[in-house]
Amino acid sequence: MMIKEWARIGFLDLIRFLNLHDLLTSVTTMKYKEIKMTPNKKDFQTNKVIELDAVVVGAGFSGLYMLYRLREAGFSTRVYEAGDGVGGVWYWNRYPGARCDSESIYYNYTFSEELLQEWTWSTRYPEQPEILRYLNYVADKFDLRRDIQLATRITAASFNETTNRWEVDMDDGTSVSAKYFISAVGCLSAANVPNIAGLETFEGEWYHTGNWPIEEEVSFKGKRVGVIGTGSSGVQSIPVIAQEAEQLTVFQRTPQYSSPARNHPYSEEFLKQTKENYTEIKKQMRESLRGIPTDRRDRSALDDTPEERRRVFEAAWNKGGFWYLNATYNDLMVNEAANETVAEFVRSKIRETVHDPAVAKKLMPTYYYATKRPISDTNYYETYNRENVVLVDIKKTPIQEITAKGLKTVEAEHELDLLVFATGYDAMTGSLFKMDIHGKDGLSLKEKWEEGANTKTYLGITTVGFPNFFMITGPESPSVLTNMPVSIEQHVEWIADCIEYLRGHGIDKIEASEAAEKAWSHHCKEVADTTLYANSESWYTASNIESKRKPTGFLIYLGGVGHYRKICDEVADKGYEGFTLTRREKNVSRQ
Ligand code: NA7
Repeated sequence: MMIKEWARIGFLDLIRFLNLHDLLTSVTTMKYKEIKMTPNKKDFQTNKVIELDAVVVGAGFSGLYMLYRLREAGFSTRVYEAGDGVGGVWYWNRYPGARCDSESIYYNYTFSEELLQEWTWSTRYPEQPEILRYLNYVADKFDLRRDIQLATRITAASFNETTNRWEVDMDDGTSVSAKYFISAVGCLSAANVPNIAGLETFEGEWYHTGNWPIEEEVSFKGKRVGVIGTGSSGVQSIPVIAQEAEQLTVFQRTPQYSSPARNHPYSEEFLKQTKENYTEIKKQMRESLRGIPTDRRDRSALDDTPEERRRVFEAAWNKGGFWYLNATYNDLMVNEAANETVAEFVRSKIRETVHDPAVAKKLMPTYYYATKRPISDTNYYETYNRENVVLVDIKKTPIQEITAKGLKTVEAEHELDLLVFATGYDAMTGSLFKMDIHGKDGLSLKEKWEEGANTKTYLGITTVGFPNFFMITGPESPSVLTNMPVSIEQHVEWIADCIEYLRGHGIDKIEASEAAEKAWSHHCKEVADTTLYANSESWYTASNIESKRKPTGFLIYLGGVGHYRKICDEVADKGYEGFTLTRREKNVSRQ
């Protein structure tokens, strides 16, 4: 099935086919409940259990906007954030070279015209400090901090079936009770430090890119540095570390497809034009496939001659950033032969760039292009032409152990003063599983999803057995295969509207029905199965985490931002079709 056909899969038809529609009855509008005031700090210093309308986990892009929307609607809401500051993934990811791979003019909130006009990005691909400044600016502008409790990790949450409320426990020993429990934990926040024997004996320093020191500056000067991992974090940090370190050894398990970001400062003229056109840009982002207004050419890569194809790929390569390369043809991710054309194009660039043919060969990926997240880099392949950089293929010569002096592969011991783990994340579900979440009948989320690769959700926002629990960019939503802020805004707005609807209709409990969840998970899988992503070895399939490799699954909805938005809106327009809504007073189920 070609990508275009995905849009024709009528998910709601499927629900209707399952007779769900008929099961739903209308609800009577009841009086709004009294809006509680936001609790003040004092309440949190006593042992009294605070009653809130909503608890939000995490103060990154998702949590900040969720707080804003719920507070605007008059719901008492509190955000709990483990970090000492707001920013989420951008608070923790301070490794050298950390930057976003979406262009900054698209990597921002669009809900506030005033904010769009006020904030000015300096470069095309924003660096971590600038994104963090932006999120702090947002927190101040909308006066969000007074409802955010920093340095507090939510350890557990359980649904009380008598009160229809969530009881939420924090690592400081306090608890709160909330009608709604909303996860804004992000998809990539549980750092994966591989279990390599001997790490505790290492006498040098070591860091994970996703948990980079905040107070101290890490210096590479005069040091022998090792980097394990060549995903985005490795590829971004390697060129920067190489410039400072005495010697850099890169331990590569799988080579990556990376294209130059061609980052540059924005001109005043460009920014002026962008700000003038944000209404149209915003519309395009919201209706697009991946949340950025790049038009994917509606043409097969196989319909062009090799010369024409090369011209098309070159133009995208020169534009900078993998999004443009991905948008060159409509069948790169669904047709093996088409995919091979772009894969071979990137390999040809590696061949041209890297002087030593043996090193170039090691750097050439052979899996399907973009089935692991492709990367936008600054001088990545060029870095391997430096004399102080060595590339070790640890698939050929696996790591045996970490020693006091460095890292030992089956072939040699590499002496190191500093080791960087750029080994990624327990993605999509890892951050949720850091909390002990229990729904109805004591069911734990971990048990339900069999540790992670086998997620079952309705719309990627809710999951059966966990009433009044919402996930922003949860598994089986478009999330990481889109420009995140666009997907985040869509989820936040949908959840906020839903909660307002529940209040307006006197509904106490919302829970997806088994049939709707089954249909959605099935739909996600059937879409993924039409693509080359489905059987890839990547964190999209959770295969980077040993314990999640089985049962296999695909954790992202590939139907596209615009199409997904329509599905979610239709569900809402039909009175939350596929959900069981239970009224407050009589506790009458709509099913
Ligand atoms: P990624 O993309 O998951 O990359 C992790 C890298 O670490 C990747 O090259 C892995 O190789 C490698 N890795 C993971 N575990 C090991 C072990 N045990 N031994 C050796 N090498 C290992 O994480 P990033 O932080 O770079 O990027 C995450 C996302 O953040 C990125 O996609 C953007 O969306 C932003 P593998 O490929 O698994 O063989």
